[in-house]
Amino acid sequence: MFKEVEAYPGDPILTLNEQFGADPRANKINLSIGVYLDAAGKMPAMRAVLQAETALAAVLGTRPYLPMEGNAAYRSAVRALIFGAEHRAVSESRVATAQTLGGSGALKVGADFIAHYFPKAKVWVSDPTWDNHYSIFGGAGLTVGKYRYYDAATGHVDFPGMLAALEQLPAGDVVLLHACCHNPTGADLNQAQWRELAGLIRRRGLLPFFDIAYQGFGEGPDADAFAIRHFAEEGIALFVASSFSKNFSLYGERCGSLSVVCDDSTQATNVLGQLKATIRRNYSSPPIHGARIIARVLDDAGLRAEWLAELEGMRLRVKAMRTGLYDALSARCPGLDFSYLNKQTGMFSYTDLTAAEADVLRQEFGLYVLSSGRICLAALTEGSIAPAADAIAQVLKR
Ligand code: PLP
Ligand code: TYF
Repeated sequence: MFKEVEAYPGDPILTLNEQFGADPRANKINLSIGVYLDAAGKMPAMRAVLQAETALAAVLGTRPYLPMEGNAAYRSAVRALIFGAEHRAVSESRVATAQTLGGSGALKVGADFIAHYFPKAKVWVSDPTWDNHYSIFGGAGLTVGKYRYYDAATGHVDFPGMLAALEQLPAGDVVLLHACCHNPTGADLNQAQWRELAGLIRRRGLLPFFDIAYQGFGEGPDADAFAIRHFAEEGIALFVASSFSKNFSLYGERCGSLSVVCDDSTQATNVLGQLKATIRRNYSSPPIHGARIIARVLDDAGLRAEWLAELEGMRLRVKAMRTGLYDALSARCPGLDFSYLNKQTGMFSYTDLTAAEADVLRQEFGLYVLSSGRICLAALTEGSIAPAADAIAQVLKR
């Protein structure tokens, strides 16, 4: 029956992560998968999350189905976190928001919606991007192309190249944008560049689809949402897929949201209805637990303040790991320029390491980095900076 089914080669990131788990070496270091670890190298359980969970456990009763669009308190808290509670689009009831299964689920629901209503639209992603963007949008039946983005020579965005590429696109095409903390490069637009891009998108009639999976890890939760808020302020219709996996350290709870900013509240009602229909034919309704925790934290002033403080601590810890690795590599390799590490933001940096060098780092030194050269700085610790820098320096000097 299934002899035509070919073997799944596996996801490159998740396969590497599994290989790391099976690696018996005690001194192994995993900078491959995008997760935040604390100073002890452990995935944190955030204090505000534990407190909310304890409070909820005391009152936990039955476990009904959520509506297709998810938990109402969660949906409005998430919307306010992304757009700001005072945003015009929110107060004018123009934002349709659904709870989703993580950021991935938000991308998938959005992709299905686009494939249904705009089947001729092509989706354009940055070169490079998170590989799963190709799988999710392509898997929904859409054609995915890439636009010029990262300039390896500068370790930063080739902004003129990006504008020139987007200028060529026909009206109605979808442009996937990382709102902050670009995965995999760590190279983000600045606010002046976002403003300029908004002008182009509006003039060309393109449809922006923001992916915000690291809100709080760039410059802080409000600054990281600047582009989304600005585009919406400019009257541009747009999609936002958000994730709480990293900023609440709730990876396995699969908490995310999809928001669609519409021209008016009638459109928003209809769009929400069609998002519900999309969800119904995929998985009917999302799970209860994580959304309940997040809504509780965001709606309680004390818990919210505690969460924001802890998130800020996480953001600063990653920045310290960047500087630490920069210092360690610069000391070991005088003459080589690692300043890109300090210029890039978020959990990742794009090193110049080649796929062959990544193999050597893994095989000889037990240091796991992606074959693209992406490293996850959020997984470094005070203790792993020196051995990681030693390994990288030795490979670079060969
Ligand atoms: N988008 C980007 C750019 C990501 O890096 C990730 C996760 O790594 C996601 C979306 C998916 O997030 P989630 O784990 O919540 O599905
Ligand atoms: O490291 C990355 O870029 C991601 C991490 O269900 C990831 O691919 C892993 C599992 C998952 C979603 C994202």
